[in-house]
Amino acid sequence: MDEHDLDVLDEIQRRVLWLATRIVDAANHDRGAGDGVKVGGHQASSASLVTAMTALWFAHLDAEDRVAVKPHASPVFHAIQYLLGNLDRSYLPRLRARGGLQSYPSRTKDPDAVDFSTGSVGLGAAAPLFAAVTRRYVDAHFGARPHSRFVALIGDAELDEGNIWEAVADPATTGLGNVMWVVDFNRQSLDRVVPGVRIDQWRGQFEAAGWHVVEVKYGRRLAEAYDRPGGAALRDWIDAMPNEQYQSLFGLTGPALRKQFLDGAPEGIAALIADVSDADLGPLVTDLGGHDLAALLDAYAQCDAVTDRPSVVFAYTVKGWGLPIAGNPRNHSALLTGEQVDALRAAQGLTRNTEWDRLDPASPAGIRAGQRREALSRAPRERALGVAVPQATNVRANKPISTQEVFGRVLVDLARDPQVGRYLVTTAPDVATSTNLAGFINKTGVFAPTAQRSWSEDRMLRWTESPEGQHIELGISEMNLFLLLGQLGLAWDLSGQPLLPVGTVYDPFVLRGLDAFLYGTYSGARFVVAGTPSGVTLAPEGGAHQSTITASVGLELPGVTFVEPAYAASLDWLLCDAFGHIAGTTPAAPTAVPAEDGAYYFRLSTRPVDQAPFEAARNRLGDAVLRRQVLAGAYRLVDAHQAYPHLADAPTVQLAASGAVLPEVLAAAAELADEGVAAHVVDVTSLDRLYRAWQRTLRQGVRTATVPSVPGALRSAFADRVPVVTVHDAASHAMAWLGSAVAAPAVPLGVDEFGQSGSVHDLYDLHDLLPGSIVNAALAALSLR
Ligand SMILES: Cc1ncc(C[n+]2csc(CCOP(=O)(O)OP(=O)(O)O)c2C)c(N)n1
Ligand SMILES: [Mg+2]
Repeated sequence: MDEHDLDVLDEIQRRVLWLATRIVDAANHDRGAGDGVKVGGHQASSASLVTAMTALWFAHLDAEDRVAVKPHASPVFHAIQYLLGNLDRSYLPRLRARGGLQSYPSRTKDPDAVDFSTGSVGLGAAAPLFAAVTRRYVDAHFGARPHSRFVALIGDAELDEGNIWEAVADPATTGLGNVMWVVDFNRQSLDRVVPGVRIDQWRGQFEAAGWHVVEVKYGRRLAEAYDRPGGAALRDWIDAMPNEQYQSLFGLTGPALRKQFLDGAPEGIAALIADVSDADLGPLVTDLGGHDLAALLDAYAQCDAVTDRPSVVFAYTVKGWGLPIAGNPRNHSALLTGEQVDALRAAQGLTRNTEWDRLDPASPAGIRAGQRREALSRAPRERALGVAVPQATNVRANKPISTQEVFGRVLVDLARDPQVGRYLVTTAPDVATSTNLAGFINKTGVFAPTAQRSWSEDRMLRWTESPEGQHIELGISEMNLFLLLGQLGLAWDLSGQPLLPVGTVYDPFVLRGLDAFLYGTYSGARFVVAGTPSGVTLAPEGGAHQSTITASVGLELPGVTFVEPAYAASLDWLLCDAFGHIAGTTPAAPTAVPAEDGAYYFRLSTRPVDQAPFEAARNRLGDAVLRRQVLAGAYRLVDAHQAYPHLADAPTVQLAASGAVLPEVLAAAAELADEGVAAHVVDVTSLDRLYRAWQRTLRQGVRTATVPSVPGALRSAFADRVPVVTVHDAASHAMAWLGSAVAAPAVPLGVDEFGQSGSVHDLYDLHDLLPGSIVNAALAALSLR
């Protein structure tokens, strides 16, 4: 790139800086004051990345490359998209307004094409690494896609997030030469100047994990000063200076700056800068490489040249670069004053009338923008897989069987399906075998970029690692599990190949990866995750592994359909249906809630359960009706009036339960019959679908001021105004709303305390989940009428 091109890029970056700053300014000062809640936005954090991002979009990137942008640089991203002609001008004054530009880059909500959502620091940063893992898998299984580079622009304080290092350390992410992280090394976080000098530690951590590290530390001015006689000592002094001292230089000028710069300096440094004027000293000592276009482009090229491992660029930057708030330790949320914005506008040669203009298309900068728009345009991708998923694998269970085991069997069966099998990809954080993925792994093998020799023979588990394998094994990091699932679930877009991703995790540790779970689903990813085993039913395994609030988490997470079947056939139907939705080939049911277009969370158990009651319900209702009800969220496992005709006029209750506790509930229903109480048993297969159906009709009533109807799923499984007992191996709260839904008193039973080890019987006793307690709860519910 010659000097002329650099000048053009410099002109562009000045305009990017202006627009990004003004976008935040307009959000805070141009719109009505509203409700008194601050609007906010981050001018200093944005300015810090202006050079690195201008260099990327206006010189370095190709159409197939994908970039995650640090959350607080979203105004820079939108300014660039606007200058490229990819964003309508009307959005610019609408940062953080409803329907406008999102506060942080969002795949699902922003009007321009965001590759990776960011916001919860650390997650968006790691996402491109897992997108590259996904691409490596896609290339190996479906043929090489056009080359992509996966780039993350990361705040330096983001490196404090543990998930960053979990991602870097995992063997699954090694060797990815198409990954480049650019760390916006401005030495400031939200609250403070980051203490000390951390670069050596971070460099060591990246290098130990096999990464290629590049530092872009100095701009051209400083580099020239270092080349002069004695320059090495100057360099040593600046290198050794603590962050706090270096940052304090930004607010100073003249002799005060010189004094502060020399504070603690070895002898001789004063003489070295004696001939630098007061006016030149500031620009010299704060001349950092992260604002030197040529140095950055050179660093990016160095990363391209290293093709056998990921790269990280530490770009030394100034938080607030080019703005009056540059380097100020309190600048994280600082906003320029009106006068400061006016001065910046004037310095750009812009007026109030021209301030939002694009670059003049006839100017060298405008021409470059036009060329880059062309160079970066990309055809839209097809989201649907377009293969037909069977409605069931017809898994057979002649003896009691657990849902975890059924899950494994259904996957093995689907792996054999000539249409579906090749698109399945499983992953687990070191719990593949203990969550019943062994059968799938035996059938399909473990993924490795190159075939690995096996050093041991195990007839129960063939751990064959090769590029054909369809299981991606991770180290014990639930964050990595959900980050990878999120990216596998976006492979249709980021790698041009829809997949059917499946993850397994011990249910309690869903919480360990929860923010990444949310991240993936909010990004629009579609996948299946099984939390297994769950609840206290894993009994002897111990109190530390008991999950209680995960059912509520599954129910409440948008973009996630939570299911908790108890019986083999119901799980089979639900799983096949989930894959059908993910493949995009199963049309959404007419009653489906729009939100149901994301991930599927199966909460499973290792408790073997007798299948006979389900077969009885199947005989009573028929396959078609039962399947429809199972998918809708609930069906009547026992209809008291059919099972106990002599109780037709007896007091009636309904016992609603999910998952592993159903045997106790069935026993309670039988005991109640002996005591002259008719008890329907409702197996709630998806608390989530049921709740959403109920909510939808309620909201409709609220919005139209009409009497809400009762949704079909509730109507077919439950009887109106008949008292309810809910039974769940989870917090009792998750099901407690069912009483309101059927307009009757409810007694919710569940696990509301931390657990302990014991047999299933011991622990159900402890938490009032045994038939005797359920009977008493039913009598209590009747008495509350
Ligand atoms: C998980 C998470 N925790 C906290 C925050 C709040 N937060 C936003 S930015 C920030 C500091 C970021 O510093 P750095 O990454 O260095 O970015 P800079 O603004 O300096 O470019 C914090 C704590 C967040 N967004 N996400
Ligand atoms: Mg920072």
